[in-house]
This record gives sequence, structure tokens and C-alpha cells, in this order.
Amino acid sequence: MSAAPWDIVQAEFEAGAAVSDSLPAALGVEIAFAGRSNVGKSSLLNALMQRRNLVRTSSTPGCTRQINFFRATARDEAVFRLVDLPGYGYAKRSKTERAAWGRLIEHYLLERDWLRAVVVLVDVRRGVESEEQELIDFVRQRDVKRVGPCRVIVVATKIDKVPKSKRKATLAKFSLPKGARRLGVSAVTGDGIEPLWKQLRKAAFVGQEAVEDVAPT
Ligand SMILES: Nc1nc2c(ncn2[C@@H]2O[C@H](COP(=O)(O)OP(=O)(O)OP(=O)(O)O)[C@@H](O)[C@H]2O)c(=O)[nH]1
Ligand SMILES: [Mg+2]
Repeated sequence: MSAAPWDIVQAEFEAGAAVSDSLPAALGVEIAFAGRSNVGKSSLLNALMQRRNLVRTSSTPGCTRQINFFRATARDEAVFRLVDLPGYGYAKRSKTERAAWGRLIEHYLLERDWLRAVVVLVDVRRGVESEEQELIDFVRQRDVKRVGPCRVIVVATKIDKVPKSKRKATLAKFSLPKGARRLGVSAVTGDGIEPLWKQLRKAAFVGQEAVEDVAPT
């Protein structure tokens, strides 16, 4: 067993907010995970927290129907709130429901002071499409509104589906907005989880402490 500072020694479900609820108070650094239904948000959260089933995953798209807040404590006692946002682009929901979700997620992304990073997940086989681009542009509005520093990290999920020899070239083809970082991960093999934690910690502690730099994956 490794004993890296980013290892999560404790993880728990803290709160859930359904579409009609108000958001729980922010108690510290938050990192949100956003992306299409089925892209692997919940699986990635389990992998990051080194827990098999803390976050419910499903083969049915749209399984996560509330904003879920998880509290993860690392070996070095740093505390992060990892936030699982419901998947967007789920056509089977009613228009009204999608609009309500859109408003809640937008409100969260723009108003949350403690939000330090938004991880935008894209399936490695699909790349960054217009929905992801819109999401990234949306988060950028925080800069204009001066809400607080918030980094966008584009994470390609399910890289186990691409042979190792082709991963680098596949990721290089992703069109990315200026300043966004990109990483490939697999919740199945654990590839990319450690570099992602390094990036997340860098974003979380911006202005607080120097955290070791990482080479891009
Ligand atoms: N091969 C592979 N499959 C994965 C990986 N991550 C997730 N999956 C599968 O993809 C499906 C969806 O995963 P979830 O983690 O539930 O996706 P989600 O983005 O949370 O989906 P919603 O909650 O519906 O928005 C499940 O069948 C997972 O087993 C991965 O890294 N590799
Ligand atoms: Mg989910």
C-alpha cells in the first residue's frame, strides 16, 4: 500500500440536494464533477475516494438525480468536498425537469465561493463536444463576476477503452479552451487517478501553499 498524502483515509456522503432543495452551506473547498449522463462521474468519484460503492453508479443513464456532496479527508488531513452533479443531456427527462436542473447547476457553478475546480468529464471516445464547451464557457463567467478562483480540468474517462499506445495521441486531439488542463483516467484500472489528485490539490490550495507540480498525462 502506498502512503501518499493524497490518499483518502476517510470518505462519507454528506448531503444531497434535489432540484427543489436549497444547497447545503459550503464548509470548505469544493470540487465539482460535471458531464453527460453515463460518462463516468460517479465511478470516478468512487475511484478518487478509494471506495467501491460510496457513490451509486448505474448502467441506466440519469441515475444521479440530485447534487451529492461527499467529504473526503486525505492522509495529510486536507479536507475536500467532492460534488457529483447530475448528468446533463439526458433526453428522457421532461423539458421542465431539465430546465429546473439547468438552473440549479448554473446557480451552483456561478455562485459557490468555495468552488475551486470544475472537472468536466468527457468520454475518451467522444472528445469535447458543444455541450462540454458550453459548460466550460459558463464556468469562465466566474472570472468576470469575480466569484473566486476556479480551475477547469477536462478529464477523459474510460481510457481503458483505448490501447495504452494510442492514449497520448487521442488526448492530444481533444480541442480544449485556453488554459484548461487535460488528463485521462480510468475508474476500472485506476490509471490517471494519482495525477488527477495532484491537479485537484493544486487547484484547491491555490494561493495557500506550493503543491508539487505535475507532468501532463
Ligand atoms: N470501461 C469503463 N467503464 C466505466 C468507467 N467509468 C464508468 N464506467 C461505466 O460507465 C457506466 C456509467 O458510469 P457512472 O459512473 O454511473 O456514470 P455517471 O456519469 O455518474 O452517470 P449519471 O449518474 O447517469 O449521470 C457504468 O456502467 C460504469 O461501470 C471506466 O473508467 N471504464
Ligand atoms: Mg452518477
